[in-house]
Amino acid sequence: MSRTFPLEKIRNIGIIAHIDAGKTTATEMILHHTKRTYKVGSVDEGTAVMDWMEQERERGITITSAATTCHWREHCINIIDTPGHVDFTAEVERSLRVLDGGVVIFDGVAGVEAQSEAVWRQADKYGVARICFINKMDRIGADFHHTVTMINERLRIKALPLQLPIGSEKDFRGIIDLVENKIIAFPDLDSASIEDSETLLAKHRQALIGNLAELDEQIMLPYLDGQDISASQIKAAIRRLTISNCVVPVFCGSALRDRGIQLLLDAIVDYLPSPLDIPAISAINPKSGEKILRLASDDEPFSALAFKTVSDPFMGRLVYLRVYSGRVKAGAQVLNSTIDKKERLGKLYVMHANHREEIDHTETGSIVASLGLKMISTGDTLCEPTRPVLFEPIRFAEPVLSMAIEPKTKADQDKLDDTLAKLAMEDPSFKIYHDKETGQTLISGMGELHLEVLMERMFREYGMKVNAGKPQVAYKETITLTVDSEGRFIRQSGGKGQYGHVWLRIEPGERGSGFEFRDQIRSGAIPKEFTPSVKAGVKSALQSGGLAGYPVIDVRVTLYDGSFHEVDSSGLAFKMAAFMAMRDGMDKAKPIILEPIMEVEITTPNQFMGDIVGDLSSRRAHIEGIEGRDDFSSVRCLVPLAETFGFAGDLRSLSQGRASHTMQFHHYEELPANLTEQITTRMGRTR
Ligand SMILES: Nc1nc2c(ncn2[C@@H]2O[C@H](COP(=O)(O)OP(=O)(O)OP(=O)(O)O)[C@@H](O)[C@H]2O)c(=O)[nH]1
Ligand SMILES: [Mg+2]
Repeated sequence: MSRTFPLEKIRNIGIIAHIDAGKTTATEMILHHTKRTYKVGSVDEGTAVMDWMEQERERGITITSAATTCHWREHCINIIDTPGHVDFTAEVERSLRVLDGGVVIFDGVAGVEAQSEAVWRQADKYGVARICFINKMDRIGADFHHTVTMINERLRIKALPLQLPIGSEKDFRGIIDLVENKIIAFPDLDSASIEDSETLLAKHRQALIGNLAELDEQIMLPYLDGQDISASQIKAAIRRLTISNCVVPVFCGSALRDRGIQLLLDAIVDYLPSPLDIPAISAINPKSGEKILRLASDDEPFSALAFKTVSDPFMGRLVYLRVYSGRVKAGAQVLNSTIDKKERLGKLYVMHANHREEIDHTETGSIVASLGLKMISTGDTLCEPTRPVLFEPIRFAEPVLSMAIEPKTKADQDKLDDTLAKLAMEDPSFKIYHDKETGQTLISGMGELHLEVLMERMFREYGMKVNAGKPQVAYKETITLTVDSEGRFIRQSGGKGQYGHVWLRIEPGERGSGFEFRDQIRSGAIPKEFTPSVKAGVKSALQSGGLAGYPVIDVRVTLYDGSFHEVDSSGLAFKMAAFMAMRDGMDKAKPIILEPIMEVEITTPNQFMGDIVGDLSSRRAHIEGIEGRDDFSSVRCLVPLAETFGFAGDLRSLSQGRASHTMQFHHYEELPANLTEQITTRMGRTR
């Protein structure tokens, strides 16, 4: 079967940036130029196609990542428009995990903002190649060169401007294209400016070629020979350097005013990788643990990663897949190798935000959605049942903020549990805990907006009204020592007995590693069929730590010994034994409480800086750096989340409302001893 688009003509890209940089506006303009939409959708009027959710249109922000597909210069571009608000970072994480390239958008006035840096680091983690688009060149204060400097300094990458703006703000009247060696004039560009631009073009093009000659051998030789270097040679060199993450090409324009978007589409095709340009994806054989590579080819066995699931109260679950190798038909039987269960792929669709276009099969390199898979969760691998592979799961940040909720009417408790379970299935950064002592339901997420949006969804989509308490810090517990711990659950007096016996090694994991479980039973001390029960017992013990009942994270547990009884052993007995071994072991492993530390960036007119820094020091803040620019300065610091409540209001009054700030989760850190004591006294041993 021949492909609709050869693999080298596919681009899987994400649009990533700080909130409000113009990602959705740029995507809407792309959809317009690729004739996917007839009328340009607008974020400001609540008509953006990509921001389809009711709450996105009302709030004017993107909440959930939306996928679409469009065509440009005979290429097929799959685009995911991601949210910029820090509370929805899981949406960026899952998108970057499956994408090959990224378009990073900057507000030309604000330059590189905090969340742009955060998404940049996320893209670094997955090695995603990027191009930059400096947007909003029409806004007052837009400064192309300053933003380029910030890209170099803050993102620590060699920024390669391939365009220069002609004028800025209301005089933004054209673009100098250094590669194609031409000037793109918007209406009103006068002849004097054209002449000046030509001089600039000649100078900067020469500098660009000189720059490339230093970085790329295929340019260096002809350059040293004094030969002319063609636009296609330049493009090929930039493509190589971009894909290997040595440089990042920089473009400019204004998405709102439709300036520079077609050139951006050209750049996506010219410089971002196709699935053939990225390294073969590595996996393991789930049975033997041996490493396997899956090449991007239709001739390889089918493999795909589920990166997003969406529950619809009427339709069921829609699962988004990135196909890494092979091809598959709708309705085919596939293996979910993460849970070792076979399932049928239901219908297959190409997605356009919330609209679906049914297809009968899908092939390597595609991003598609499937309806009908029931057991799958985000991060699971699907593959050809006879050729199993397992991909690395997607790791998501732990939620930092908690809130107690209860249904408005007591009779609705079951419905609440059901609704929460559905929402948590979709959103890996949303967790639910039931406090057995108080009978309370606690929800936790990445921030106040995240929880607010979810509560609104409970009401709008599932008709569920809830009362909510005040947001609180979601503390975590972890251990600091390695211990070996024995758990025995043995009842053998009369009737059918119970026999579960395990030895577990419990070790502190790296910060951010979550929970890792290893089975190292070699000699058949415990039959393999009981391993999942042991793991379930371990997980259940991790739900509440011994110090103050908070969830336990960053722990590695190895099952290495134990014993069983031919008749009396059962899954339940092993689950209990593991649970007991964990409880006991964690108490001995010197547990500590961890608190979320936020990275806060404040921009303020210089005269308020002293007072703001004073306020920060009363909040246990650690100042990382202060940068000045004309009348404004910005401070970057790390502040415990517990100390940030009320900060927005204080900042307003300290700066007469003129300072602004952004805040995002940075890491978990041990809570100081005096505060740990306060919490453990208050909470007691709640478990
Ligand atoms: N002046 C100007 N405004 C723009 C431009 N592009 C976008 N905007 C405006 O900036 C605001 C934010 O635009 P969005 O496209 O929603 O930004 P976003 O990056 O998708 O934001 P999130 O998805 O919430 O992170 C809207 O009011 C847009 O109209 C531009 O080129 N110039
Ligand atoms: Mg958006």
